[in-house]
Amino acid sequence: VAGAATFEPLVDLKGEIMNMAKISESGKKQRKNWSSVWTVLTSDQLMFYKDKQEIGLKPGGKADVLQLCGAVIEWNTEKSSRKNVFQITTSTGSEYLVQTDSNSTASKWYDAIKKTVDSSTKE
Ligand code: I3P
Repeated sequence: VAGAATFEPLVDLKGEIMNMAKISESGKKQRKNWSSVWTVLTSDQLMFYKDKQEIGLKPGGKADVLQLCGAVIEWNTEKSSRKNVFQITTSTGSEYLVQTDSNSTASKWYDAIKKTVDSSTKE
């Protein structure tokens, strides 16, 4: 139906541990500092939680929340010596490296985030 307001989330991944390093904030380079984070994907956001207990709590906590509308996600082999690294660049110019040693976990998240970027960007 034209103009229908329904939106089926394509993906909704919850609560897996990955390594994350924010390397740039609003276009300003930051010192790379990897940390272990619980990662949650919704229909238009990616959240990194330091503490599993905070998952599902209202925003305003310590989670990093990335708006995926207008973001770019790419595999990256240059900015880290680690394997399975992908970079997410948000529309506001913040850059995040995400990594896990498991190839299949990294691919699963990469694919899901890419789908979410594509679907939330064409809205
Ligand atoms: C960094 C730390 C990072 C490493 C980075 C080092 O040292 O070892 O883990 O990135 O490499 O500079 P420090 O803790 O002293 O800041 P990778 O693990 O991603 O390789 P880099 O300088 O090549 O970015």
